[in-house]
Amino acid sequence: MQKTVLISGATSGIGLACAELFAQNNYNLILTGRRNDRLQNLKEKLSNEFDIKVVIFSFDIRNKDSVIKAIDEIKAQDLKIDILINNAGLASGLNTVQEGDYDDWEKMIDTNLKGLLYISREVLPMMIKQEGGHIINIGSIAGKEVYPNGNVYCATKHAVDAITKGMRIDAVKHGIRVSQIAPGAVETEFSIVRFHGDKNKADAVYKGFEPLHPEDVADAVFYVVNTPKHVNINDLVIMPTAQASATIMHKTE
Ligand code: NDP
Ligand code: 8X3
Repeated sequence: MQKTVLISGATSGIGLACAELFAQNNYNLILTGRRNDRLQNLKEKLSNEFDIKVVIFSFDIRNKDSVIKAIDEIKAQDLKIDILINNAGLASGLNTVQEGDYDDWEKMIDTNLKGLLYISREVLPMMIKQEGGHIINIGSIAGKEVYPNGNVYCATKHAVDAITKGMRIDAVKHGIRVSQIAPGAVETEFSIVRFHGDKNKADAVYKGFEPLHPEDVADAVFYVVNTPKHVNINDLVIMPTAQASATIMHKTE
């Protein structure tokens, strides 16, 4: 039977690459993000190209009521969620704590941590009712290590690491698989967002080495989802070959 995957943050980067890969493999899609124009275009493109159903919901994942409303709508439409990819997230700013910006902190904590929790809180009961499912949390190397000026972003991704472990404990008796994928540097809109739209600063991050491409992470997600049902990949760290740790890159220029 055709499976359905809900991807948060499908308007760009890793989420978009996941949407494309799962569409190519005949999964129905539920796609979310704030930029409705992008969601509309993606829905049109993927549902024309593939024999799949694509449903979109445009909302800010930081808003608990909007998350609940979207999931209620999914239930009202009798849609089943087999796989949830908790991908929506961001870094905002790169500063010491003493120079930190409160708005940046709130954006990161509310999106990466609370947003992920809201959507999981709403989807898990559906999975429990259907006696199975798979949640993939997109963590980061920043959830394994802390790097200079990364403080709050690293804290949110360490929290994703912990929540993934906690969720797995809570879900195990329901036959629900819970996995984390923790990438190193992936060239997406991530750094443009981190540097508040400064494209030159963002481009410099990926200069002199080959970063991961969003499709590389989508491949890893697809692999994790498609292991046999009795197998769970708890945690998968995926790095560019030229990146040995959060801070050690082999750059040629
Ligand atoms: P992008 O900026 O390209 O994509 C981020 C996605 O998250 C967008 O679709 C965006 O949609 C969505 N999003 C952000 N904030 C919100 C919000 N408040 N409500 C709803 N959706 C939101 O970055 P990436 O693809 O790189 O990031 C995806 C995930 O991967 C993040 O969790 C990030 O932390 C993680 N990650 C990224 C790495 C990297 O180097 N790029 C490495 C390790 C992890 P919209 O703006 O339309 O709302
Ligand atoms: C994104 C990768 O190393 O900038 O999570 O934190 S990093």
